[in-house]
Amino acid sequence: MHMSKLKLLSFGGALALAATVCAAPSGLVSTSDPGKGDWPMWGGTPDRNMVSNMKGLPTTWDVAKKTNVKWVATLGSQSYGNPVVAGGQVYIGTNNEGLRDPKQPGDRGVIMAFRESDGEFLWQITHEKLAAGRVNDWPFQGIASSPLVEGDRLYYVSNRAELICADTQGFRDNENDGPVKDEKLTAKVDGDIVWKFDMIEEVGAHPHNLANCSPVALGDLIYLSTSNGHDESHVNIPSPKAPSIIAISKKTGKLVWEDNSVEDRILHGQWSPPTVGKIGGVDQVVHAQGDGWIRGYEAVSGKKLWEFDTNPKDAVWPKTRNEVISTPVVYEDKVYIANGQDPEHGEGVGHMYCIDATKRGDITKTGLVWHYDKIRRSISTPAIVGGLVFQPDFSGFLHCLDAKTGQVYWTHDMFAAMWGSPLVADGKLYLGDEDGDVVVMQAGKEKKLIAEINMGSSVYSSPVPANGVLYIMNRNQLFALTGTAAAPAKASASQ
Ligand SMILES: [Ca+2]
Ligand SMILES: [Ca+2]
Repeated sequence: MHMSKLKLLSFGGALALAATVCAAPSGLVSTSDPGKGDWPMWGGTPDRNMVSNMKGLPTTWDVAKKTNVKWVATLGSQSYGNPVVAGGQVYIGTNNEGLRDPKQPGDRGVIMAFRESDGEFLWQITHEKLAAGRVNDWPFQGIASSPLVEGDRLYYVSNRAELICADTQGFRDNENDGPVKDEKLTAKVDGDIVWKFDMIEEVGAHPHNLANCSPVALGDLIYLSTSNGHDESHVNIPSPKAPSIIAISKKTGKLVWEDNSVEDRILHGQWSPPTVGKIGGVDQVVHAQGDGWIRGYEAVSGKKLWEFDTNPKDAVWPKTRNEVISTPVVYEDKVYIANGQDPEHGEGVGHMYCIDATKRGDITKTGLVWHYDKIRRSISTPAIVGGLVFQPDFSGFLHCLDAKTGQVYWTHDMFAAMWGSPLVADGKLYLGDEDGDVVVMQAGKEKKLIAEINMGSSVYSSPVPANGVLYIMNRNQLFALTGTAAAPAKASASQ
């Protein structure tokens, strides 16, 4: 299968993972996810560092023989929204080729909810495609946003560039939550929208190919990339005044702040989702934007604190100058980011940086901790743990670097493009590739391959741990994998 047919869009969501440590005693390990429970957003936690202390995840399974497979859910034909798990349910973005409801036919973006315990399908919300077509809403890409779940609400970005706030119980609670109460479909298998914020109407966004953002929140505010970008000419920017990043109030569903530092310098599109972390004692939102710069904002006020150019000054778009599709990761007052390009652009030179985000202003020089240039273009998000950075690239190499110095400890050739990102859990790294292979590696300074397992079709997503179960998605199926040998597979979700 060729990427040119796919036009990529998986970005933000598709990529991210984390790392772990192994070699270090557990007391020294800095871990984002305590490993005890849910995985309620892209990256697991607002710092987007896909590292977990979860024990007992499987290191071997067989999807054909159903070994260590707890359940399998059937999705659409392409699925770029990574799974999230919260409150006993699993949510995923996909397309409508699975056609669970004949009353909602044709190409649509779809969010599905499944029961965590057995994979039973609970409800879905489908979104018709935008009339503008591929320029704003590429065919058959579905929803590429990973929802953010808090309590009984989930937030995601539809293929129509709307931030949707929905009820986790859908209409199964026999209640239509509002203000949005005009849903046409209100059966138990239908989702219940609470409110929506249309980024095209409200802030003039012109999403290039697909709005894909995976929301992140701090307090009352939800942070979003607008995906504003070029039109089909790849020269013209129809909405140069539209913001790159916006903050929306959960309580009111209204815009609180916005920033458009990029103006008319967008190289292509904007698909990297924002990250939240406390850096130097300040709550920051960090966002990689369409001009190839990454910027930090004071989270509550939206005041811009710093900006950093991820390209050498002599780089030339699109040959050597890159955009940023990966998600930034915040780790110990630093920001880690790799740049790259739309998979449709193929392979090329890449750059990875560690940035001191306690600095202010243009920190391209003053905030540079290290620059690693032995990487190819990447759309994957690093996992950082125990002083090690695990960063895949789109040419198929996984790089293990020293988090403080950028020194390379080892690389591993996956022999296939990587769209997704690594998860590190309990000292082991999980990472999938376009050939559908998932590797399990020791997450340490010494390279050690523990297992390589094929998932039957391309893995564009990132492995997710929740409540002792490992979730891995291929193009059209979600697998819940357990470490308890011989757990009988259930097929309930595939009906
Ligand atoms: Ca409801
Ligand atoms: Ca409603």
